[in-house]
Amino acid sequence: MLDKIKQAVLDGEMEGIAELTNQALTQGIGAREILDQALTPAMDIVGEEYEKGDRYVPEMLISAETMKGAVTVLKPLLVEAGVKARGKVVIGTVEGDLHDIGKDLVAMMLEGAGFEVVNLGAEVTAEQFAKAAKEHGPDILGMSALLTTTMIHMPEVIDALKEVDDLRDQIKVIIGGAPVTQGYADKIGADGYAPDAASATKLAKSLV
Ligand code: B1M
Repeated sequence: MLDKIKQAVLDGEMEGIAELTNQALTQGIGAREILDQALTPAMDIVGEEYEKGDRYVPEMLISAETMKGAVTVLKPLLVEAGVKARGKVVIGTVEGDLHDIGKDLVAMMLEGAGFEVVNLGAEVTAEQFAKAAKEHGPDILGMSALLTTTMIHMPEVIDALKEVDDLRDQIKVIIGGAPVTQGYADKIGADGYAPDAASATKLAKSLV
C-alpha cells in the first residue's frame, strides 16, 4: 500500500490519491507511516529528479498537487496525533511583481516536506511581509521575485523585519526567482538563496 501511494505521487495520479490514502488508513496503516514512508520519500525523489533534469516543472507541480491531496486526508489525523510541522514558513512574491507560479511551486514543495506554509500571494509589500511575520512567527520568511525591477524590494523587507521587534534576529530569510543569485543574497544579507523549488526545500530543512 505504501509503495502504491509513493508511486501515485511520483506518477502524479491526483484523482485516485485521496481514495488510496483512505484505503491505507482503513487497512490500519498509520497517518505518520504514510507521511514518512510513502509521501515524503516520493517528494524527495521528485526533487532529485528535477535537479538532475529528469523531471520538468509541470510534472513536479502535478506530483506536488497529488501529495497535497494525500496530506489533506491525513492532516486531521496528524494534528490529532500531535505531529509537529517541521517549521513554519511565510512566503510571498515581492511588491510590484505578480509572477506567482514559481513561488507557489516552492510553497507546495515546502508543504510536501512537512512545513506549515503561510502563502501571502503576490505583490506583497515590505510592510505586509513584516506584519505577517509578526502575526505568524515563522522560522523562515521566503521572498520570490521574477523581475530585475522588483528584486530591489527584497532588502526593504529585511529592513522592515529589523524595525519590528527585532524580528530579523529570529527569522531566517531565503530568496529566489529567476534574476536572483547567491551573490545578491549575500549582498542584501539574506540567509540563503535557492535556484529552484527542490533546493529551496533542502535549504529550508537545513535552516531549521
Ligand atoms: Co513575465 N516576465 N512579465 N509574466 N514572465 C518574465 C519573468 C521574463 C523573464 C520574460 C522575458 O522577458 N523573457 C521578463 C522579466 C525580465 C526581467 O526583469 N529580467 C518578464 C516581464 C518583462 C514581464 C512583464 C513586465 C511584461 C509586460 O507587461 N511588459 C509583466 C510584469 C508584470 C508584473 O509582475 N508586474 C509580466 C507578466 C507576466 C504574466 C502575468 C503574463 C505571467 C505571470 C503569471 C503568473 O505568474 N501568475 C508571466 C510569465 C508566465 C512569465 C514567464 C514566461 C514564466 C515565469 C514562470 O512562471 N516560470 C517568464 C519567462 C521565463 O521565466 N521563461 C516571464 C515557471 C516557474 C516555475 O519558474 O518563476 O523561475 P520561476 O520559479 C522557479 C525558480 O525561479 C525558483 O523556483 C521556482 C520553481 O523551480 N524560485 C524560488 C522562484 N521563487 C523562489 C523563491 C525561493 C526559492 C526559489 O525562496 C523563497
